Amino acid sequence: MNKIIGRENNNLPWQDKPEGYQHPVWRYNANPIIGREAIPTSNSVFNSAVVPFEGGFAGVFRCDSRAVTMDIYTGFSKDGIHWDINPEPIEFTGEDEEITKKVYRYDPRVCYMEDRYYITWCNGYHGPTIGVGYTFDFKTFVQLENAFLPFNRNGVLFPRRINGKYAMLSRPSDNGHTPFGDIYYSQSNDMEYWGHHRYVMGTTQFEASGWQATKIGAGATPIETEEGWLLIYHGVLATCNGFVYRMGCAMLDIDNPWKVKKRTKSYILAPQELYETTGDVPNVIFPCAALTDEKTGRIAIYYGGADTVVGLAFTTVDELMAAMEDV
Ligand code: BMA
Repeated sequence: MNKIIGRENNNLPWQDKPEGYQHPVWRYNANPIIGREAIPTSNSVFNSAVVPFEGGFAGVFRCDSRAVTMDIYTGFSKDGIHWDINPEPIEFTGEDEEITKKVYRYDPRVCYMEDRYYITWCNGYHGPTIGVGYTFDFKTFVQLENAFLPFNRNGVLFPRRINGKYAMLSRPSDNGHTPFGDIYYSQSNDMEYWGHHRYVMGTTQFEASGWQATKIGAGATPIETEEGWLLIYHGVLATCNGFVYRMGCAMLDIDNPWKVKKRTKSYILAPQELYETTGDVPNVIFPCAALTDEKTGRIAIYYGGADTVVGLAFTTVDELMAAMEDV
């Protein structure tokens, strides 16, 4: 077995791969796990992130309101499947009102590191950029400086320092429905000043791997394995009916994560079920989190379906290793 390096997680949500199923990632059979009206004010709940917390799970959820405004909310669960989402959005305290002033917040990621849970999200500040905050208890939240200048999306922290520095993946973008986008790596001594930017990986040639030919973006917090950092990401193809978002994965070098060792040519999950192909934005699978169990190599992936609901899917580190090709 290819080994995950991390915590054991005995109560990871899990279902075995259905008999006869041919592909590396399979869906929870009662998806979606969170519906669009999970809180009284929500139009949709999707692109959300979860972590183990106090014997159960906590998460940060993207809930768009019925006014179609975007904000992030906490939620708690005993089993990782049934969630109670707090109907009030997260309130951050911070040193500078210029930064904590809310414009919009969406697509959160959560990353436990050292002693706290860091949250990164797409933060409105004269356009989208990467907001950064932390909490110890999912009750009070501190917001730090935005990591980058606008425009940027899909800021995903690594779960430990690399070569002594904090490390983050991000995807420089534009102010709209960005028709391009590659993944970059940046590092920081203090979670405020980010530099040492490195190109990690970009779109593919349409002829070789069409589903990731328009743009890509990091999804879940990278998973540390004996082979390197396992990154679950999304890839996008612009079609005559708009963008289609699918899921893939890559293996990044453990000490130099901007070096890609392996990557999927075929997607690992694509919109096929009704809650993925139909919704506010059809044909979107958007992974934002993965729970792992070191002992069994199991991985539970949380993803947004059609910008409307939250879905859960399962795989193992061995399944994903077998799905990737050397780069
Ligand atoms: C991206 C982001 C995501 C969304 C996706 C598909 O640009 O806005 O939140 O899931 O588009 O609409």
